[in-house]
Amino acid sequence: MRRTSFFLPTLRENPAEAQIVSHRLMLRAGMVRQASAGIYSWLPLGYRVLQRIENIIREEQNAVGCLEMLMPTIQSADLWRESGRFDGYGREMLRIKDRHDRDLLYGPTNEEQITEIFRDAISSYRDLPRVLYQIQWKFRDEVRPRFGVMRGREFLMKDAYSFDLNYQSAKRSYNLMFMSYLRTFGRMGLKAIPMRADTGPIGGDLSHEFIILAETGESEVFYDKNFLTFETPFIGDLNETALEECFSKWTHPYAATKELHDPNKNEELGSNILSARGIEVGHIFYFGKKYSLAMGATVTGPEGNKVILEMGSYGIGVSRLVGAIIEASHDEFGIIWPDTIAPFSVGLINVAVSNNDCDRECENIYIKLRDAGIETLYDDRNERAGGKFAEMDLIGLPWQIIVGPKGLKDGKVELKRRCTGEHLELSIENALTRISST
Ligand code: P5A
Repeated sequence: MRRTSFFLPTLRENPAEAQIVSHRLMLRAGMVRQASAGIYSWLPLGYRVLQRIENIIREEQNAVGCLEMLMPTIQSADLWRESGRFDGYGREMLRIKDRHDRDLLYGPTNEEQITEIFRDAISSYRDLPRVLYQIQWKFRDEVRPRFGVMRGREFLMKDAYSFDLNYQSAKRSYNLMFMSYLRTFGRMGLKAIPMRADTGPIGGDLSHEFIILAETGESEVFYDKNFLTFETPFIGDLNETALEECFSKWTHPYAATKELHDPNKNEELGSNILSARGIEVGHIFYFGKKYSLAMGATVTGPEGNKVILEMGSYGIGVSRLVGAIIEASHDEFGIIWPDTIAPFSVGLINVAVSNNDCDRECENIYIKLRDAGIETLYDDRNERAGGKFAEMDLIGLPWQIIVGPKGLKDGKVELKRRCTGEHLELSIENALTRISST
C-alpha cells in the first residue's frame, strides 16, 4: 500500500477525551473514530488489525473442530421470553420496536438464538457433540462506556456454543475450548491467565475469565508467578485425559484469583503470589441445562430416551483485544504490534522523494516485498523525514526500511526493528532476508 493512496488520518496531538494509552494511540494512529458514546467506526488501519485478530481466532476455533456460522444482530424478544432472560437482563439490553409494534432487541449475546436453531435441527445423540461459533457485533448499553473499544456499547465478539449429551462430554468441550484459548492468545503475543469467575447473567456453575496483565486493567488480580513460565499447550492430543491434565495444570487452587482481599490469606499463599491489574479478553461458561431445559432442547439418547442437552458458551472480546494488545505493547513513541497482529509487516520510508536513486530503490524494494507476500506500507509522500519517522513509530509496524541517498551510495539501507529499536545498516538483499526469516 502506498501511503499517498491510503486513508490514514493520524493526529499529532493527544485527544483530550482519551484516558488510557490504547485509546489515545488508536485515535492518534487513525485506527478508529468515535461515532457516538461507546460506538466506533473502524478505519482501514484499525480494520486490518481487527481482521488479523479475527483470523487467528478463526484458525484456532476451526483447529479444534468448531464450526463457523453467522447469526443476526437483531433478535426477537419472544426468544428471550422463552429462556426467562428478557426481563432479567436489565437495562444493558437495547430494546427495539418494529413497525408492527413487535419487541426486538439488539443481541448482547446469542445463547437463546443458537439453542432455538439447534433444538429445531438436531434430534439424535448421533449428531453430538457439536460446537458452533460466530464472530459478530453485539450491543450492550453499558452504564459507563469508556476506554475506547475496551468497554464499548457496540463491540465485536467471538461467541461459541457447545452441545453435548452428558456432563463428561460437556466438560471435555469446556476443557478443549480452555486449551484452545491459551493457544489463541499466545499467538497474539499475549500471556492470558485463566481465572475462576462469576457467571453473571449468562449463568451456570463453572466459568473462567482469561485475563491479560496491564496496568490499566479494570480489575485487580492475584496470580502465581510460576504462571508466566507456563508454555502454551500444543494441539495434538485432544483426548479427555490430556485435556483434563492441561486444565488442572492451569487451574490449580491458588493459580489466579480476583478474590484475595484478605491480607492473611495473602500471607498464607506466600511470596509466589503477585498482584496486578488485568483486562478480561475472554470468558467461558459451562451452564449445563439452563437454556436447553427452559427452551425444550432435547435429543433422543442411545437407549431411545429423551435427553436434555448439556451446553456451554465461550466468548472472546475481538474488538477489545485491539485495545488490550496495545495496552500490553507500546512505548512513548507509539504502538508496537506483535508480528502476528500488525496491519502491515513493513513500513518503507523514502527519506528523499524525487531523488532518483531513492525513488528507484524504494520501488524495487516495494515490488520485491510484494512478490514475497510481505505486506508493506510505503511512505512515498513528499514530506519531511522527521514526520515520517514519527508516524511510522506511532503506527507500530514491526519493521522499518529507511532508504536515504547517503546509505544508497554504499548500496545500504537502514533496517529498524520496532520492538527493540535495533537499527542496522544492511544491503537491500540482507535487509529483505532478515525480514523474511521472522
Ligand atoms: C460467552 C459467549 C458472554 O457473553 N455468551 C456468548 C458469553 N460472555 S461475556 O463475558 O459477557 O462476553 C465475552 C467477552 O466479550 C468481551 N466484552 C466486551 N468487549 C468490549 N466492550 C464491552 N462492553 C464488552 N463486554 C464484553 C469481553 O472480552 C468478554 O470476555
